Amino acid sequence: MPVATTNSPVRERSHRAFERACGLMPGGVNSPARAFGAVGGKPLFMQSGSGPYLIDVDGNQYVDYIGSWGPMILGHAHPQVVDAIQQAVAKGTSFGAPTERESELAECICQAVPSIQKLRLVNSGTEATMSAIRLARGATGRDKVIKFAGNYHGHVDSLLVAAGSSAANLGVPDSPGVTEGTSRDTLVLQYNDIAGLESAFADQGNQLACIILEPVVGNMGCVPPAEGFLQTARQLCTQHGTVLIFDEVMTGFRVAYGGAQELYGVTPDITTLGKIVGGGMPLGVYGGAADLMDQILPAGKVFQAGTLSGNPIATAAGLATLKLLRDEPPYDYLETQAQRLADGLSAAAKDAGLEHQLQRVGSMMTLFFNAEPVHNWEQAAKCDRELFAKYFWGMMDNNIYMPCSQFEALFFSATHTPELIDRTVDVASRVLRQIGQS
Ligand code: HOZ
Repeated sequence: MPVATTNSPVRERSHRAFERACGLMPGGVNSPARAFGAVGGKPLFMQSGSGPYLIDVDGNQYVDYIGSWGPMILGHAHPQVVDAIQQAVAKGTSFGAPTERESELAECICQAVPSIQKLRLVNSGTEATMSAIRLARGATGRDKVIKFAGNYHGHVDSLLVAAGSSAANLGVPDSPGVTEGTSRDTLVLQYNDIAGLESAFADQGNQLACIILEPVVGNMGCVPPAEGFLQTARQLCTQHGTVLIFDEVMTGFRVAYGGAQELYGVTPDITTLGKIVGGGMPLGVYGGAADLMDQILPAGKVFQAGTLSGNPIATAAGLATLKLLRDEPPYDYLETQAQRLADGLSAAAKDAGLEHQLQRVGSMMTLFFNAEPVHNWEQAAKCDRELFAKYFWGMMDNNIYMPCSQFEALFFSATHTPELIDRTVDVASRVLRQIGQS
């Protein structure tokens, strides 16, 4: 695996911090995607973020294209979000009792995503998808779940089968500790395979509790839905009494204010949200039609609970973020800059003579080092990961912080100026040309 070149920024303090962390946390990190396992080398330790920048503990400034893996659509430390958090924190950090702000945030979410009439606030995307699956099973009285290879829905046991994101990178699509029993009821299909989906329903339609999918996949790199794929899923679910779950943890408030369901005009039964909805604080959501959600305890019988659910600091950050996105929508700006970045990266890879695909939906995108377009996991798995690792470290050595895996989408924020985008493209052109010549 390539490592930093002699021109690279000094990373001594990060390296020491990593050594220390390795003695204290598995792999030195609290979430595997951060460990740089897919690109080799050691992760950077961060001390602060501001707008489009991250500053590491050695004082190096990076243009950030991870955005905390999606949440930071307004950039780091947005003054209004910081202010909302500061005001909330001064009044207490957790009550374990209802607050009015929870309803304010819930109203804001329901207005943005009309398929959500009622919702539950939880603490992470994983909790949201786990609870959504339980609700679907409870409501239908059925066990089986369809998921798609390369889609990642957090570390939920029954969904940790052929998963994307770091589960794909580390070569552990089926984690030890996930029992056969837990995953027995999970059917894994190829993403965008309409015929495969129809055939699964023809065989087992009356046993299927739900389909869960990323309406735009971010966790095998950015893979948009094929024409008719989401519509077919919707139609089959309606026909067979199966619950359709859109995991919009990445796409919610990202590809449009109303998420991918607004963009593609397909309405799920349950939506899961995370990342942006918490404004950078731990917050997840699952929600849908009122009668379905009313099956959750104490209105109904399906159990789900949490001491920190609806936490006052997280709801303050989320609410401030959603209000800014609603009142001053950045989506046109993001689209223009995303096109600029995508065109630039694509041209840079072409000029360097490298086989590639640039796939994008709004401000999430991936430069795949692959000869063919990537519609599913089988095709994603053919990407040249060594080439990706060289590209990643080339960018890092020039202070551009890209996702550390071929199987993660790049995100940027409303604070990334056209000049920064152009600088990124210039760096990519140099780095890719050098790779092409080597
Ligand atoms: N689930 C995130 C990537 N798809 C990674 C989270 C993290 O490592 O911070």
